[in-house]
Amino acid sequence: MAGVGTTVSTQGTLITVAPTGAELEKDAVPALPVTLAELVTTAIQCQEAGAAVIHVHIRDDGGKPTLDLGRLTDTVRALREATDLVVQLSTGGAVTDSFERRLAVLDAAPDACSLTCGTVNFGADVFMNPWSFITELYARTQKLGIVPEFELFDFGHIATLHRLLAELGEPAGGHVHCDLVMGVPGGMPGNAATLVQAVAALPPGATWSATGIGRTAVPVLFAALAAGGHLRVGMEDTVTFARGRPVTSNAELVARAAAAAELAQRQAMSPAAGRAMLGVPDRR
Ligand code: KMH
Ligand code: ZN
Repeated sequence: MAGVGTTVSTQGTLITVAPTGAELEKDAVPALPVTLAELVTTAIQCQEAGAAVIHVHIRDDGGKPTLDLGRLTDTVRALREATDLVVQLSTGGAVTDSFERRLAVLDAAPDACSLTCGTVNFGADVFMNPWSFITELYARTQKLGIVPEFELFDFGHIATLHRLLAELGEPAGGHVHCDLVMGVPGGMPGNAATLVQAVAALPPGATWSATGIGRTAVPVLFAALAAGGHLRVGMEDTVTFARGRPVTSNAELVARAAAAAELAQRQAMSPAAGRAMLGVPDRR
């Protein structure tokens, strides 16, 4: 791995779309993709708009978040058939999901998975990620060859990432890619000054994306591009496109990110380029 300077991307911009999440209800946000058909349609549109990675949470027939293994497996297969996107399953799930079920997500054999590097207050809830769970999940990703994306909600999570790499070694794929999740009530704030500090603390050679929750989405997007990072966008993170104007589709968030990346002279990366950067093997 090269030095800290390489955290500034000189290539294109990797755009990850997080279309659904586990928190919002379809009744409150009708544009939210919750069925498999809606998710696949969304994925196709987002790939066309410039996404290379999809961060996936799924829902049951009642629209509630689920980690049902059969559904996850079907989802991975359907997304692979319909798109070239890197399929990254969430191992965060919902705050109510057990560690056991979150570990079992890997049995659906995705290309990649999220791996949150610490516990964080999450609005009125607590998103639990103790060290014992982090290490067990990480060791399973290494064994199964599933590429983790390190989700960092706060500075302590960055310290834990350093400890994880020092004690358990490099991830599947051999490359460290992080996602700064900013603006969660309870995590680090979503602003440029915090982003610059967080990026400086990342492991040497790591690449990174950033996402801002809610109204921090736009400032974090521009700060990430200015600092040479990659982008995550999607309705998991924000459902307001502009003041008083709800998001109508995930694809419009991806299109806005791709347009901003183009202005920054770092065009949206293709899924193939994303795979190469992340160390995700081509399983198609
Ligand atoms: N739904 C949050 C509790 C992840 O996907 O890995 C956790 C989350 C992080 O969304
Ligand atoms: Zn998520």
